[in-house]
Amino acid sequence: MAAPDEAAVQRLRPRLARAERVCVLTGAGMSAESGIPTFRDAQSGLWARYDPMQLASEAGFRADPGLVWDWYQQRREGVRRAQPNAGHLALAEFARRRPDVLTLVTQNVDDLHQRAGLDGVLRLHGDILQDRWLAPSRHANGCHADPQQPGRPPACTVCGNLMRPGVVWFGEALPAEVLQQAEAAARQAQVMLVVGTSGAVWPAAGLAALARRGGAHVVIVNPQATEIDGDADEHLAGTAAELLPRLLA
Ligand code: BV8
Repeated sequence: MAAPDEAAVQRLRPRLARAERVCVLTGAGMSAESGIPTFRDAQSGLWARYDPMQLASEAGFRADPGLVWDWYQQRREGVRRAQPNAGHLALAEFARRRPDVLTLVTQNVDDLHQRAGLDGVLRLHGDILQDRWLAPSRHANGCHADPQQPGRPPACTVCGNLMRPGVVWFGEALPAEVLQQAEAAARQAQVMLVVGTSGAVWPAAGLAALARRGGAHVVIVNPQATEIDGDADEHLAGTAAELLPRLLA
């Protein structure tokens, strides 16, 4: 007998093929097969070694700018070394074949969906490869960074303002326009795939329930149980790189 997932895959394929509006929410598990550690994977997860609230928050950054800056520098190097995996490529190919059907919403701060060729990605938590000033610049011609020094973020030579990663930290609001677009896509979806997320971080985790209430068929793609399994119609126990090519081909 085909593996339970194979039967589910065969049942889902026609539903995806005839859907006019598909919303996909991705999390760190989407990039795991590209070699980027997930946040909550006990063995290799980044949080296993650090206190997330200490590092991915403004208070944590102000308390120890060097530690947080180095953590992001280390992660950026990992992102630059990583390549999109078969799951990223399957999503991009699906969007190429069926323009205007897919809305891709990601919690990830890497650029692998974009490097796989997907445009219009809704990035709920920002971009780890971008920087911005911690505080608004207070002098006329803007802040100017001093030359990069290891172990500390660039600082403005005039006012001491610090450079920070262009991501959304815990306790910070998500970009309102992006979140509204993501919520609208979830509400209007006929099928929603929730790929590689533990469903632990809000408000992103609420998108699955929003889609379900809007009438979408919600499918979780994840080798493990998640905190939002109760918001889904079914759970395919498998990884992004193995299941997405089979679901979307
Ligand atoms: C906010 C950027 C308010 C930084 C990140 C209710 C409503 C609103 C807020 C809250 C709420 N309850 C609690 C909150 C506060 C908080 C929150 O959610 N806390 C949690 C911890 C309880 N939320 C916030 O603070 C948000 N802000 O709401 O602000 C506000 C409003 C107005 C004005 C001011 C303030 C901001 C949250 C954003 C935080 N930033 N990232 C950085 O990256 O450094 S979150 C971070 O976690 C990443 O973005 C990551 O993507 C995200 C979620 O984790 P996952 O993606 O799910 O990753 P995880 O490791 O957990 O799971 C991986 C999964 O993959 C696992 O299930 C695993 O089984 C699976 N997997 C592994 N391998 C594979 C796989 N799946 C498929 N294939 C594989 N190969």
